[in-house]
Amino acid sequence: MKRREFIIKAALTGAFIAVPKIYSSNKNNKNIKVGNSLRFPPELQAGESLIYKTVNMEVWPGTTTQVLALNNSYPGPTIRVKRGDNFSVLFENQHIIESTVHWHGLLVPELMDGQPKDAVLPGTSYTYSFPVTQRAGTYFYHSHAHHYTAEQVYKGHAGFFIIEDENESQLGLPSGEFDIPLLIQDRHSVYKPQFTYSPGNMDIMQGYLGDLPLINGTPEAYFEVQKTLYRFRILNGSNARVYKLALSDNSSFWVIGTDGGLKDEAVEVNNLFLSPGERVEILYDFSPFNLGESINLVSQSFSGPGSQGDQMNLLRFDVVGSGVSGGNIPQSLPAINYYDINSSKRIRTFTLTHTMTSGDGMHRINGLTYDLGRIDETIPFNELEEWKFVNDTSNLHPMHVHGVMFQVYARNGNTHLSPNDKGWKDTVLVNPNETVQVLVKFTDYSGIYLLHCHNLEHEDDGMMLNIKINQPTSVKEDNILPEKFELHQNYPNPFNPSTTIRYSIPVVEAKFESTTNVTLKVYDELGKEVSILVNEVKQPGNYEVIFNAFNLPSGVYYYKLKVGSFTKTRKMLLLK
Ligand SMILES: [Cu+2]
Repeated sequence: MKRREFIIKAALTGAFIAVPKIYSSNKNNKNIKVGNSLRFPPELQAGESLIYKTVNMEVWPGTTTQVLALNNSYPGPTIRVKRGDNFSVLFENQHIIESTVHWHGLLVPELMDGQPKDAVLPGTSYTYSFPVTQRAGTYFYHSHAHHYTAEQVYKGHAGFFIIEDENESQLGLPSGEFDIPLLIQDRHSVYKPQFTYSPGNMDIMQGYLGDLPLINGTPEAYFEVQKTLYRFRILNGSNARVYKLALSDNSSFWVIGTDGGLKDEAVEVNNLFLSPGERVEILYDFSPFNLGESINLVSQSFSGPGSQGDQMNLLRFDVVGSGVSGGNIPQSLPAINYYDINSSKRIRTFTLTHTMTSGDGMHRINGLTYDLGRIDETIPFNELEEWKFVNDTSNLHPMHVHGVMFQVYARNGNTHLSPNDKGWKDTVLVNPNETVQVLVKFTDYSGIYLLHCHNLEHEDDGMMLNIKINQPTSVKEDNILPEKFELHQNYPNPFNPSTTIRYSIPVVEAKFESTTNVTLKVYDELGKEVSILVNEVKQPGNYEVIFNAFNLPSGVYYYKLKVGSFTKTRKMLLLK
């Protein structure tokens, strides 16, 4: 059935959500639209701070809402960076309660991760600074304040963090005004126009589920589109609500990205589940529509506890012009190296429980509630592990891990994954009575990170663990032998296609013979050896070698120098 026929049929049978009228029925003023034009937060400019405080904003027309704004904006300013940049921002907490900025999905050093233990106290500030080394994609930031995450996010502390790179911009995807970030949140109509945060016991159990969707902070939002292909970067920034995203005529769209950037193929679907903390990137083509027609982005109903799973209209698209984005549905996307479960070194199981099983009304992981000062899991650096999330509850738990991008392996043993499960992930929805297996390898930073449920009521209720990533062996040996042999940062970095690596073998070192076997090898992001640059007995001295990566794909690479039994490793970035 063609789409047009489908709409007519749906309208006749009433079997589907009616296509809304663009214009109000007011006969004297036919050009007044129903709803509010989709808002876009400003972009954070280089050198600008993030100032966090309570302000009154017009969320619903003609009224004011007290929000926790960043730079007087709700949602917070959109941050847009290039892969390879060094990102730095001063966060000024002018709110009366402690806060943090957690960079969700970003691989950053422990002290830049904005964890509850690293609170920025009221009236103080903190500079977050880190290199942006990971894949282009749609990430975000939000408060991670101890016991106040849910309230602060609900009241406004969240925004987009978008990483771009040359690779992606060469793929011919819709860009500029056809590349649209959509933050989906839900608020309570009973408190309108305030963002009152007042969860009862049932809300702690199920999450603080609102009945009014806001898109980029816009209630009853509409967005005027051209008859062309668009890219939408959809972020579920709700405290607890899971959406079953679809178009109101059930037409199909293309999934091209997950939490950690582009997938390795575009996959056509009619709907998908998106849980709090998750992102998905889709392409949708408005060219079959006529000017003046509308279509809604909706959340279809599904069965869940409380109002979880209720049908919702999220955003109305009004087709108003015949502009052309020039974007295409890509025939091929860059490859993703999938982990092999047979290479997993060990299995860790995380069992999720709540009051029915633990008896005290707390949400728990492996029987534990969050303790800021306790280390719950110690995890070796750069070793592949299989993690099992076992949901022993009747609720939905989007499980999020800091400091890593992982891959989903199976749901209840089924390795046939939905398109938004397959790809790089930092958050995975674990449905009631489901076991989800994921493959995890920490390759970027050691230190303390978090594993928690991204239902923010559950998280504040204690459904969170501290995980400690051990230092890589080479760093330990660096500590034993400071300044004795050197592996310099490659130059240039990022590079394409070649770069120079310099190293030095110490002149006098009791632990070495006067000549020492030296190897210098390059590994890819997954730890696979891609090049041997040096493998010979060398005299003490200074050396340099050119690494040519003309036959390798863009990405993070590690180069490891081994002198005798000691190693040093550095990271470099190939950007093609
Ligand atoms: Cu949960």
